[in-house]
Amino acid sequence: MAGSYDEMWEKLNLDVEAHTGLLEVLGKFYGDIYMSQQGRLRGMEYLDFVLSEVHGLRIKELQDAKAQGKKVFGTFCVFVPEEIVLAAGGVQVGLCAGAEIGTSEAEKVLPRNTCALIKSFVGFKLGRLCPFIESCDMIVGETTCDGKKKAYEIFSEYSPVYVMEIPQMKNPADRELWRNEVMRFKNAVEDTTGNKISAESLKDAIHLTNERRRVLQRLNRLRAAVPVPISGRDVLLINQVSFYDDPVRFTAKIGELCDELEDRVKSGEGVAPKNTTRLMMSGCPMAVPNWKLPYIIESSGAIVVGEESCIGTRNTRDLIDENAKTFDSIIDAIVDRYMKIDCACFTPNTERLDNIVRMARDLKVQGVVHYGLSFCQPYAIEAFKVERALRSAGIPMLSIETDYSMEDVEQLKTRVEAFVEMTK
Ligand code: BJ8
Repeated sequence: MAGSYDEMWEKLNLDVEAHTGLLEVLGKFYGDIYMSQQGRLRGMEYLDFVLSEVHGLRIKELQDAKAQGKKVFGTFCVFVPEEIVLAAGGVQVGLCAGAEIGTSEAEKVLPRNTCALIKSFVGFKLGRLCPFIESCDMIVGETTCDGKKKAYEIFSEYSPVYVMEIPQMKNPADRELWRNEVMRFKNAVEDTTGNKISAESLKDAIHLTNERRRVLQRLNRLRAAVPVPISGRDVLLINQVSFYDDPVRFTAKIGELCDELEDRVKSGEGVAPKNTTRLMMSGCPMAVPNWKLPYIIESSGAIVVGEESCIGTRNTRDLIDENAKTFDSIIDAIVDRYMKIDCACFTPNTERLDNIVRMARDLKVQGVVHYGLSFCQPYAIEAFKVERALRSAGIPMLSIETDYSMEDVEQLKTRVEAFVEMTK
């Protein structure tokens, strides 16, 4: 970290000692998984810096924004329309939930057989470990899976929580429900910020988020190159950082990184030899600092070239139509874009199967690793259909279920190595 932030963390009522422990573990983990890589792009230095300052400089920026009267909104799901928050002059941050550290606290109020992501965000709150959560004026939950839905009830006893109702199907009545929810959210954001949202402010916000999506789409396209010019670990990190970095700065920096990548692709340079097994990951989101599986895959003779996940292409694949002019038609464009999200919480969810197969072909993968967090039913059950769709397309799939602990690393490595061998 660039400086000492103890005073700021104390003001945020963090448990400074436990938090210092968290940062130490994070630093060590990052060093082992990220800094050990060979042939990284120069552009990754920015990401290293952002991560090293994740609870420092970025939190200071949020505090400065708050001092100027801005409001901070925290989210756990890509369904929450950031455009509404930005249009009201607010700041939206993704709350990560990828660490095991607060689990024992979380298990005091949640059943043990709850997915690690949910336990992580509840544990962060109860353990007073996350300066992002403590900086939020509103935490936006959503009715996606049952675990999250019920956990927000508990979370709301400790933080100001607002819950958006997400439809479970995609019929006209569901779209109507979602449109009403977007409008209800708009009103709540206006009330919290004290700012009225206009057609113009929405248009600017849409352009901003679309630009970030475009640069990430460009990054993903470049990974179709053989040899692949960037590691899966690095791209996962970029996707993770996209949720909490300043959107304008982030887009500019990733644009520069893509220029560098393009040069690499032109000169036929890669991070792994041409014949390295190309794998794609699909499934549950991997929040910071959940880097376990990509690290295992990339130390088992394969390289990750795509992530079909919310911290991956599900969050960047669809743009919002920028041609709408009136306030109502702009809201419709936002509603339609978010209704395209193919989360396993929907039924039926056949678009996801098509998207996975298309992506696997575009990225020329030899196999897919389906990633499910233990106790996540939507993704575990859908994994069977994903495997069937991939099998019909001649692409093998390995289904992994795990959590944030390191106990199963060796066992997972053995399974991944056998899968990589099989895809040859
Ligand atoms: S749109 S994937 S971000 S809900 S892993 S908490 S589903 S039990 S995270 Fe998600 Fe929104 Fe869907 Fe994406 Fe529940 Fe499963 Fe846990 Fe999950």
